[in-house]
Amino acid sequence: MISMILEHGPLHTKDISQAKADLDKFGYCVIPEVLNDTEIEISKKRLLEQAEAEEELGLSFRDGGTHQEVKLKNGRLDKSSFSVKNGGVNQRLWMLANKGECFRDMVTHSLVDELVGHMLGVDFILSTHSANIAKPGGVRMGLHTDQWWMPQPVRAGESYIRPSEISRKADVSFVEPDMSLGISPPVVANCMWMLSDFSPTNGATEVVAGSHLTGAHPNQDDQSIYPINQPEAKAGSLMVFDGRLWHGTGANTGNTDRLGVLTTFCAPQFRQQENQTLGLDRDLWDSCSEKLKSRLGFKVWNAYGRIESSMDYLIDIEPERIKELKPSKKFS
Ligand SMILES: O=C(O)CCC(=O)C(=O)O
Repeated sequence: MISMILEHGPLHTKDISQAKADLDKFGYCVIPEVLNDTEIEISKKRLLEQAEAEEELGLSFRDGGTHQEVKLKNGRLDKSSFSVKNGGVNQRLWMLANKGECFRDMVTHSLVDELVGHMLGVDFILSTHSANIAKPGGVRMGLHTDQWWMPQPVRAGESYIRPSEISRKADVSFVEPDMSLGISPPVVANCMWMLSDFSPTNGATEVVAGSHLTGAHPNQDDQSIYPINQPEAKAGSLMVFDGRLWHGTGANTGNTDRLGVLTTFCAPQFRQQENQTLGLDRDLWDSCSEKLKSRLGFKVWNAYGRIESSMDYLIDIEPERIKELKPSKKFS
């Protein structure tokens, strides 16, 4: 398995065919100058305003603190653990489709069509649209994949983990898969939009080149054994990566914020991480293009995601619900 892992990743490229080849070989590609200076400024301003307002209103989610203690309440993660008060550092913002046109434009960007489409096919949907502001003092997130829940290939008739019982513990249980069984394909693809320069000092995303082909999850106990790269790139660059790639936020040992927006897609037969269809701000509906609605999950895929007829192409945000009915003629 380790033989699939490569010491170094790809060079930056603006050549789409090269970017696709990089995705196949390394599991990621980096494209410079995707956003121009105005687009960077607009997106950065929108992100920072939103982040400040969410903090002010007590809505902010913080992780990555050195001494952050994640507590349980009634057996579930306690939301209050993810606060500055509790030692959280990196600020996460979710459901960005609701938080600015600049973020909605990322969902339908032509490079997303090309590169995510290269991995998932034409009909992929938005899983999560979030930002991660990696702040000074934030620690490494730790390597993981974005499709830890994907059932692994099994030998006919042998035992398997029941799909609904796969948990994040899979990260540890699949360290050495049986490669003779083959591996699962990518069903998730991620886009990291860099709104500031990314460097190993400010917490650039850690990646392990070639790890998408190992069929494995990274060992959680000791990750120092892996050749971790942290692709450096200027603000405006886009890193696209395979859902199977081992990756995670780097430690920010510098003194500036690292601003990243993660637009995560999945194949349409899988569940979205954020419930985009229920969560979309209803006031935005009329301004959403058909392409955006489809990406948000309003498009029916092979009869899945429908409300009534499988013949419907797009479901409506306020669909007609056929309730219990009675015929007008009484049954005797
Ligand atoms: O912030 C990053 O660089 C990566 C974040 C990430 O891997 C995640 O949120 O799952």
